[in-house]
Amino acid sequence: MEDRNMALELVRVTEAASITCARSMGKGDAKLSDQLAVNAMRAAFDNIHISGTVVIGEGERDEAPMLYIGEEVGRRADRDPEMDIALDPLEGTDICAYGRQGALSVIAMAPRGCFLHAPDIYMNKVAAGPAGRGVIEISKSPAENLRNLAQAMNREVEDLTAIVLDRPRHHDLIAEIRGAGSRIRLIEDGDVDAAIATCKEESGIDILFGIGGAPEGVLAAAALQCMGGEIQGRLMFYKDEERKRARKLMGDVDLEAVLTRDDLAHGDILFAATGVTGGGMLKGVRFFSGGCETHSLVMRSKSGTIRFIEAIHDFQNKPYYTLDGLHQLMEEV
Ligand code: VTB
Repeated sequence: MEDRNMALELVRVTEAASITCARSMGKGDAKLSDQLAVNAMRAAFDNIHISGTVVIGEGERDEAPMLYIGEEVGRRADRDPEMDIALDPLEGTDICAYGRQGALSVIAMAPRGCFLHAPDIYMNKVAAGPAGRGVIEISKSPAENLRNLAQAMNREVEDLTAIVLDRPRHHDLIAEIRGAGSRIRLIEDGDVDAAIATCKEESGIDILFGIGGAPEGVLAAAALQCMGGEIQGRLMFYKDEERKRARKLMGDVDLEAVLTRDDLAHGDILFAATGVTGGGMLKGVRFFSGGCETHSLVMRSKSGTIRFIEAIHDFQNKPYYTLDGLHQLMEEV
């Protein structure tokens, strides 16, 4: 395979999805926001020089018309490399619909077989920045993980900030973190942005705990591979049907096993994300007369390069981003 950084191509795809759905920020219509992102991302993929297969996507073929698991994407010319794709056109649909913090458009790409084929069920996760590598473990209690991370970072447990999805299912988890003495940031959605934030000191976030989506766990792991962070997960099964779905996608493996960062995502990973509403890492889309500005994160695990890309888009050259373009896209939705 030609060794070039295709993450720089991928960012055009996340930019397209972000700009498009950012127009719907605050409209209170999560479905519309998601559809706009999906349609824009699907269209932008056709220009990418890969033979891609979606392994983490919008759902299974019968439930998602576009970007479903197994869908082939990219230009798919003869010499285009075969890549697996994990994506979320709009991670945090409610965040966008209500104009809150942390919505992203995300794509990770790696050679065949490098991403866990996680079903759309829940996963218990713990994630931290590089200091947590080999230190945090999902099989340990939150209090123990906080103690060990504090020691590794040469900090007090009281000075650590944990980030947790604000859900009733996290009642005991939150009580335990409070009991241990750490600070907590409760978020309504968006644990991919939250996991990434653990790798950036300025975010003030040190560790992520709790149960969120399994596909989001794979996307977070792809990002943390590029940033040297740590993540472990364990699939959560609440219904029999979820176990069946996991079997179908993951084959004959121990479904209860601890999933390490490498189990979730490994190999030469390319990662691109563009902020929609702005959050721990990225600014949101800002529209101005005749154009807009986007803020993206582009990374590659092989080189460890982390690029932040601020792009100015001129709508004169990109008419599909204008309001007219949006109305046309909305008719297709
Ligand atoms: C998780 C989290 C996402 O939704 O999937 C969460 O990873 C699902 O939890 O970031 P609930 O079913 O309790 O909402 C998000 O917060 C948004 O997609």
